[in-house]
Amino acid sequence: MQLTATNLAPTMKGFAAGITEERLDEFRLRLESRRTGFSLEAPFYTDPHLFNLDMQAIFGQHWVFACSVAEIPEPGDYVTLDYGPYSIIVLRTDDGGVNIIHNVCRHRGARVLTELKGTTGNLVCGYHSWTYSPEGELIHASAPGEMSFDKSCYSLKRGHGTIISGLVFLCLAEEPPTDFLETGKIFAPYVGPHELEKTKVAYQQNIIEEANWKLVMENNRECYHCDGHPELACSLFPTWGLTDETIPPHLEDVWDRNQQAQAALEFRCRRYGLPYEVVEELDTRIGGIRISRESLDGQGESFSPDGRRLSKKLLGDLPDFRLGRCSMHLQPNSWFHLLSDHVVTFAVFPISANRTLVRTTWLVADDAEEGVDYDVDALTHTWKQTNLQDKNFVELCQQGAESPFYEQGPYMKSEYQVEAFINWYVTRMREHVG
Ligand code: 3BY
Ligand code: FES
Repeated sequence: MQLTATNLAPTMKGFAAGITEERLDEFRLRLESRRTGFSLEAPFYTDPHLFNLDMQAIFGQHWVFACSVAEIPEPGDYVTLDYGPYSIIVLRTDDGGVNIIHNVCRHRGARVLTELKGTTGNLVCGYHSWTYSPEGELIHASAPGEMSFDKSCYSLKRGHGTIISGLVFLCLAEEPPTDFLETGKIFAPYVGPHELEKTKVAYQQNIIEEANWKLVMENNRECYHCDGHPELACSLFPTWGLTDETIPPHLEDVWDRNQQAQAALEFRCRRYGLPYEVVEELDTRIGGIRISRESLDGQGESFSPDGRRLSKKLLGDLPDFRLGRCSMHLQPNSWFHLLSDHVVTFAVFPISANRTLVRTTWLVADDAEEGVDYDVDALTHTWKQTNLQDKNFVELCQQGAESPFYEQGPYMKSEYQVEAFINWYVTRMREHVG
């Protein structure tokens, strides 16, 4: 199918208008001739038109991680998310569900809600006070001497939302892909026991990385660079991504220690009835997901220098602090670390071809008391440092991609998840442009 302004959904027309047929043909060719096992060609990281296409094909069509219920615990609580050309209200409803509403007033298009988060009853546009229900229906639009008009034609536009095990996802497509439900069934048994409904936000960090969103995701999908994360290396065994076959001689001792800790973790999980198997469906039809349980070094409890717990309260009904980390990766924009004492969620929101917001949120048990049960600085130290180091890495890559001397480079074996992420992306982009 030709992607033109006339056959795109009405909401997409203006947005697509910047991409000429010639450019689309060029993108089609680049996608068709993508060199397997290599990084993408530079325009995928630098070109504003390709960024627009990413926003249509990926962020406009697929399920995207929005936030956790801890960020919107009560009816009327909301967060606003701005990414690419979109502005979205994620609003908790009275029945515990979530409404996904385009934050674009039906009068003259102003942003309706302007705060990053808050609590609201009706949604009132600040410009001329058009007032919408939490479902987005226009309920009030009066002006002196104005004729009445059919308000039902001017509801705020809606997207789709779902909450799975306390994680909120949204989809802006008219017909959302149903395979995500399968993905949800896969991760629910892993996430469920942490009972995110009974957590609270201990801290949230928003950082802008001067890099394309795919470089941010690629960086997360490998630990080949993890020597660059000294704080994280205290808790992760420095054997991440290696196997019996690939372990170098100088790491054999650590490998043995790691194997023992991993066997003990498996034993504990099986005893407590927690799912243990690695899930790896990285670029198949069902969503793109990876889950693994990994033992942590030292005390094996948390992301602290000695592996000890960072919050004294266990999450949910978890029976033991020594549960290592359950690490979950979802395409296209999220990853999670689920521990016995806290959870860290990461959401990636593209801003432009070379700017990306990375939102990291630390959740602890809702009855954990700051200063008594946990210390925010200690809780957040490892991932704050790691995020800054990652920001630096991806920004260096972005700078490289902008050089005329950039050439696609080969992914190593330990970077197979990067290749899988790129395959997932390329497959969906090809489907979109036909
Ligand atoms: O998320 C992780 O587990 C690690 C940290 C840095 C890259 N990534 C695979
Ligand atoms: Fe929202 Fe006028 S633009 S009320």
